[in-house]
Amino acid sequence: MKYQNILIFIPTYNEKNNVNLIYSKIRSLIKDIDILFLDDASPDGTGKILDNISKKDQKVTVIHRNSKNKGIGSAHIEGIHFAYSKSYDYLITMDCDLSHSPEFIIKFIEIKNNADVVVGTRFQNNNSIEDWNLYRKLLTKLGHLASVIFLGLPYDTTGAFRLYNLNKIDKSFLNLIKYKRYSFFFESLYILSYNKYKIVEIPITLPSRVYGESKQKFSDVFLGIRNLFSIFISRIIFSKKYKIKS
Ligand SMILES: Nc1nc2c(ncn2[C@@H]2O[C@H](COP(=O)(O)OP(=O)(O)OP(=O)(O)O)[C@@H](O)[C@H]2O)c(=O)[nH]1
Ligand SMILES: [Mg+2]
Repeated sequence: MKYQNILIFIPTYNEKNNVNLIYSKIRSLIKDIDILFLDDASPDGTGKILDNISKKDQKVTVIHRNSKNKGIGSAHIEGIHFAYSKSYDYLITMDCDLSHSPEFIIKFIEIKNNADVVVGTRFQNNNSIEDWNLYRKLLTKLGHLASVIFLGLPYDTTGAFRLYNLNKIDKSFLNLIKYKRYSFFFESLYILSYNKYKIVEIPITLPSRVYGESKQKFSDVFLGIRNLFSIFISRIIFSKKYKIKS
């Protein structure tokens, strides 16, 4: 199979113990796939490690931004813009903490032409988040329930492990995304679903992170609930606002 038209996007913040690992895992699986890392000035030196990787491997690009304040969602938006601007056909997005096992990349690629968006889901198999502590399990399941109720979506809307079939998706969906932090994940999927893009899920297993710390704060949970509710209200009152105008 040819991989020249596929880009993998990985945002990083303080992932010094994970970047080399994830890079070598991906490379050992697929030797010629392009990878884009976007680092937000990680104080732990992740950016430097990434520069060293990209010096040795021409298929690795690193974007450096100067602060974390822009948000994880804005990192993804920048990654998606990059993929369109370089005319890739497919973009795979994933976390750096190895909770998104690189082995699943192959599965995403296998079904890339059966969907406009492929989403890795934690809610099809019972053992997907077996490793996690009770608090995270509960939070994840409640988040899922809230997104089913408020967005009317059955998918795993808060995960970052996705494949975008870029030729099928109108780039201007990016202009409709308001939330630049964690809410980006459910808002972007809501917009794609609203515009009738075909979303297909594949079950993934998520081990919890081994190295480094979670960047999600408790305030993100509150913001997420508020933003879910805000989309719910918009669905009722101004649902057309999510329509893509090309
Ligand atoms: N560039 C960039 N990357 C970020 C930022 N916040 C988080 N990340 C990265 O986004 C991915 C997901 O972040 P995590 O902290 O793992 O969030 P999570 O998966 O919800 O939480 P845990 O898995 O429990 O740690 C990881 O690769 C992080 O390094 C950010 O502000 N900027
Ligand atoms: Mg994670």
